[in-house]
Amino acid sequence: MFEKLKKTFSKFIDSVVSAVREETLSRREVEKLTSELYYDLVENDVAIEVVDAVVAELEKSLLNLKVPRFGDREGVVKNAVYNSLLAILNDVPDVDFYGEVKNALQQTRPQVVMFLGPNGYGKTTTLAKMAYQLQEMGFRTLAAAADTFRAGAREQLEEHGKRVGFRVVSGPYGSDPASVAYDAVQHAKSRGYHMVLIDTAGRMHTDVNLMEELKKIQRVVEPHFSIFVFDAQLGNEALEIARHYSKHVTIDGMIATKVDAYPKGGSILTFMYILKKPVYFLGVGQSYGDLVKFTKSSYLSQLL
Ligand SMILES: Nc1nc2c(ncn2[C@@H]2O[C@H](COP(=O)(O)OP(=O)(O)OP(=O)(O)O)[C@@H](O)[C@H]2O)c(=O)[nH]1
Ligand SMILES: [Mg+2]
Repeated sequence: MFEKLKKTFSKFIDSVVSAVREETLSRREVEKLTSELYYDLVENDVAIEVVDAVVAELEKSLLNLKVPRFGDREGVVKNAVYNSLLAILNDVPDVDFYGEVKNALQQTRPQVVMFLGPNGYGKTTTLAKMAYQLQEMGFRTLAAAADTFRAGAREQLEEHGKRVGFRVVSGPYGSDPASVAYDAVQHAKSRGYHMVLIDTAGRMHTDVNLMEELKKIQRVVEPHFSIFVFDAQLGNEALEIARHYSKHVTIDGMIATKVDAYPKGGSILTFMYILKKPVYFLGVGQSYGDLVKFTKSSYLSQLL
């Protein structure tokens, strides 16, 4: 995963190591090194304002860096880069999603999770993966087919339900998605379900009705977690859409999908830095098990 961004950083670290002939680097040397990095980052979906932040942090760190003449020179530089990246993500928390759910279930049952995002980004698939994992953990899970708009959306969710073994509460096409979500939560309460996962419609984000619809669901069922699902491959295009969503609806955290087919790797850094929301999981394939826990340190370790 993330081979391209990994290559970018590896090239950068190599050039820093070979540039440090004395103990430290001059400002001019540092700027030369980071200007090469700049374009490589942009090419790998790191948005300009994020690149600016990364470069500023790296320059600060490299100017103060003391690289020993002998020993693990590369390790010293790598460590400095790692800490710089971690520093720019300082105000983005790591959230142990299932851990939080487990804790919250001791107070409130069911826990309600809403999936939102444009069409085709992977909401329904991700919901099914999460349902699979929750049921494996022993949590009875109910899904709400609150995409009452797109033909086939309900059947698609029901098909996942059959395969994974979760029930789906649905309403007729064209009916109010908020009332489907509400019914699902009521049903879960009366039947002792642990979890309700709400699937929603994804149309063009500029669709005013869609934003109203999502807002209404959030008002009516007050989800404990509203998760923005984004296709990592779409880079800055997805970012603009996410910004639009975040102006209109609540986003508690994010899941990046299709990471298995995404060697660039930079959009995840971009999303975290700009939206300041945790990434809970990465979608790394088409099977139900292909939803892996995300932490900043595991991501950065993969890049460096
Ligand atoms: N390779 C890969 N494909 C994925 C992943 N997640 C989702 N997909 C695929 O992406 C396509 C769209 O996924 P859906 O779950 O239907 O997307 P959606 O957001 O629900 O789309 P709408 O219901 O139209 O709004 C499907 O073909 C999925 O199999 C992933 O992590 N990796
Ligand atoms: Mg869907």
